[in-house]
Amino acid sequence: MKRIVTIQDISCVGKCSLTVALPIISAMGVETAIIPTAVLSTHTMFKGFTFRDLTSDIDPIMDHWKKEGFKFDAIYTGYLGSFEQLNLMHKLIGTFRGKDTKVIVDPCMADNGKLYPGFTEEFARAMAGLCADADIIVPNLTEASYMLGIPYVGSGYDEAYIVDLLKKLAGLGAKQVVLKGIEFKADQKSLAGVRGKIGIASYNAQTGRISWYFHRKMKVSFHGTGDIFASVLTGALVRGLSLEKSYALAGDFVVESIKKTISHEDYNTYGVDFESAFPMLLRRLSRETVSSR
Ligand code: PXL
Repeated sequence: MKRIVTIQDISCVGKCSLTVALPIISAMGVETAIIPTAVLSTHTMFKGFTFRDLTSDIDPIMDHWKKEGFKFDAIYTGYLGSFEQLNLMHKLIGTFRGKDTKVIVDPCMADNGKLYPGFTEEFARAMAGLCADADIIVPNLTEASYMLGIPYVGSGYDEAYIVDLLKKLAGLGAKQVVLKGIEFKADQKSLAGVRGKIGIASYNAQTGRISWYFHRKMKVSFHGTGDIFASVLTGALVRGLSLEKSYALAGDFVVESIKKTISHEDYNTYGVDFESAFPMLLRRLSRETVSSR
């Protein structure tokens, strides 16, 4: 059985970070080891959340795992709360990366042009440093702009702008870049038919290949969908899907989860009903793992 480790917080209520990564990656048939970086009563979009930092547990956990000789098929880092945790992630990747380990860094810290509470521009630049250790990074447009130290452009950009952004992000050192949340307002010659959709662009720094995947844009957005996206992408990659198939599945699963959520009249606004979308995920995964054999 394949095994990954994911390092992010536990928000006890909120359906993000570890409370989505664990169920999703496990359901995809991959053993999911975790290092919780902090325990919060809820994610940070609720008022009055509690916060217990677990940074001091990370080194002892790594020491024990080193003695046990654990290796991982993937290392996936998500929401990290301090410079010290970023440094510990460099160490963890250096220690547990095997020849075939995929390192996925989700520089989870911002959206819609704004940093999440508690994050700074200096932290964003340090997160850019962690991207150098990654095989694959999965920023949204806001995180990309903060990591590159350039102004956030929320709309009105064209294909050339995105291609330039992909190349600049690859310059941070990751082998592949998966950029999320792309919406073209005007029709693009080479990307006809994407108006009104939202999508993903990827760039392979080794081959120079650029790929796109657009899917339906839902009218409402929810917290935790970025974490769901990165979790499905990690699970699918480890199960042997190509990067392109992995992020298409991840994007489609997020859409399906939002559809399930808004089908309930009294839905929660803090996170999506990804649980009801599992049948679609597992059907597609089983079809695509058979076809990629
Ligand atoms: O979904 C990202 C995330 C993860 N962890 C915590 C958060 C957020 C987003 O707000 O607050 C604690």
